[in-house]
Amino acid sequence: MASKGANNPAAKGKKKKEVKKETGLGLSYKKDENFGEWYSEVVVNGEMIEYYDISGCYILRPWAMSIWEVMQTFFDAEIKKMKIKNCYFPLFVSSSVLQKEKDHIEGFAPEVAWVTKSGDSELEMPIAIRPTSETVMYPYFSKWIRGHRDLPLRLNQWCNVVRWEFSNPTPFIRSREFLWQEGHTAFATKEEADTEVLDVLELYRRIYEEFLAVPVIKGKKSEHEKFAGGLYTTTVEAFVPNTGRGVQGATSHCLGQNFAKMFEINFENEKGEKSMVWQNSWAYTTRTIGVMIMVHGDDKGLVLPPKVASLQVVVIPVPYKDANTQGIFDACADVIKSLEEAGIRAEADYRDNYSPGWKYSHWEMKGVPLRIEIGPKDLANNQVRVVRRDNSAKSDIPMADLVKGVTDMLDSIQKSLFDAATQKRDACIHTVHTWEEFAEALGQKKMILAPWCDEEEVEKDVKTRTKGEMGAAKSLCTPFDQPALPEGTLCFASGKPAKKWTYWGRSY
Ligand code: 87F
Repeated sequence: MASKGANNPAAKGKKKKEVKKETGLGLSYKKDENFGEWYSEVVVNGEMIEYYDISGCYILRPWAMSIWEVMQTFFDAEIKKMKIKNCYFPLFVSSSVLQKEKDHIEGFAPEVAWVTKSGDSELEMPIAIRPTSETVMYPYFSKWIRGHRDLPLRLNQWCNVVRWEFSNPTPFIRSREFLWQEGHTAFATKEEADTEVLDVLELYRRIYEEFLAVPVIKGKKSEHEKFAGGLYTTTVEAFVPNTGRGVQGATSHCLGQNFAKMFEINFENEKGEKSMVWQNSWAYTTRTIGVMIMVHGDDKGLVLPPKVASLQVVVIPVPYKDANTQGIFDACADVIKSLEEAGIRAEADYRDNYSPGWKYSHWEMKGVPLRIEIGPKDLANNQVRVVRRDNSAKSDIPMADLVKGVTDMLDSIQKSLFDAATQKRDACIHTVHTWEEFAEALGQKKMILAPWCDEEEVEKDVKTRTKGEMGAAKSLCTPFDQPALPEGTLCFASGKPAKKWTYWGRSY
């Protein structure tokens, strides 16, 4: 039983500013005034999420799930082109297998959820629920890989994982159960593994930039921030200007031979010698959706990029007392038919128990990229009125140009969203050279590009020196795209010679 507001901060008895219009819709919080409450309200009122009575668990409603499916369709087709195959491994892990790779699991142990009972009886041995599937899958990699002809082995699975997080849960961004794809691959050579790491990272960039219209920075995690079980971690990093926080968007790891050693994943090479495989793992999660909402949403609700919106165009009949209502409804149906035939996802809202004004607010809240209104005047002029969700711009499209006009506008919305988000993100990036500049920029919620000596002790020191209410700053990534680093440039934190430019900031 989900009591409204059980763990929905937006519903707690805090004073709400009444900005509700005559329609009764609208948000109580403004994005720039109270971002946290705004986000909670938007995900619920936009019908993406329903809160659940277990803290950190959320219901993904069809409106959210359809976005996940669009990305899934794209990504699944792309990895199949790369000869990666889908599979499904069990949800449960025995404790002996989970503990097998102690070093890797050690830091994560408190987050592992266990099943200890069935009915009233205690299980003989508790069984863990997968927080990730290295230990589930690699024993079978060891069994299936014998000779060089068994390589590469490239598997992916679409599934849920559970991590019993304790820090403040946020829909999509940090939840105790989430959906993801996890890719796990094994190669004969490091070169092949290295290539795949970057090929997959490029797909993640495309998901963010081409689908979600969210700019990301590709780069490498520091030794301190990388996946401890691996050799190196690459990432696409997004940024949420309102909170001044970086977000790890997705990761692609080269695991090197650490897991191969532990799980004895060996093969006989062409020369008949025993060698160890090189492995990768990579994942993106439903967090992608949260980042998209945080970046594009506004005071009217969600703003969905057309490429991921399950409904790209909503058509609203605007009947008038004495006007030809049937004619208007027929025109709506014709518009839907033409748009659908052109592959545009469109629907009409014919409901007679809501006014057109109510429907406008409703579909704005849900972030539908384009609204078409058809009233008596439009009918008479053989045109439709089109309203963009991203900038509220209104225009008329002659019926004869409908499909071209709508297609161009959807493309333009997709591009505008990306451009606006990029501009806003770039305005938050500050380049600094000294600790004073760094501290000031951090106080202004910036994403900070700084020359760094690349020493782990110095990164730990940055964390210690920035501890506070808002959380410490850490390195986000070392961008692949490195600005010039003139001889003699010093590390912003240690004053030692700098080795690279690295992004820093608070993060999710
Ligand atoms: C929580 C509990 C137990 C993260 C955990 O990034 C284990 C883990 O291994 C854990 N949280 N991780 C790291 C996951 C690494 C890696 N797994 C495959 C990925 C991509 C997909």
